[in-house]
Amino acid sequence: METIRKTVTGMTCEMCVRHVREALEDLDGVDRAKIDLARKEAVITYDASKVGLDEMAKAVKDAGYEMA
Ligand SMILES: [Cu+2]
Repeated sequence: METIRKTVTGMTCEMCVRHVREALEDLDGVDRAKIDLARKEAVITYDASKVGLDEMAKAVKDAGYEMA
């Protein structure tokens, strides 16, 4: 497992936090996504052999947010 810290923009409330967390955790290979609204940050624990950054960024984008 690896852990990365990424900036997520577009979140304004706890519902946004939930949407982003679920979008990430629904991906095969993502073990856990901790989202911090105030810091606009996602801390993601994942299996790099199963899922990549591009896929995670796309999932967040599809949910309506941006992960840089
Ligand atoms: Cu919201």
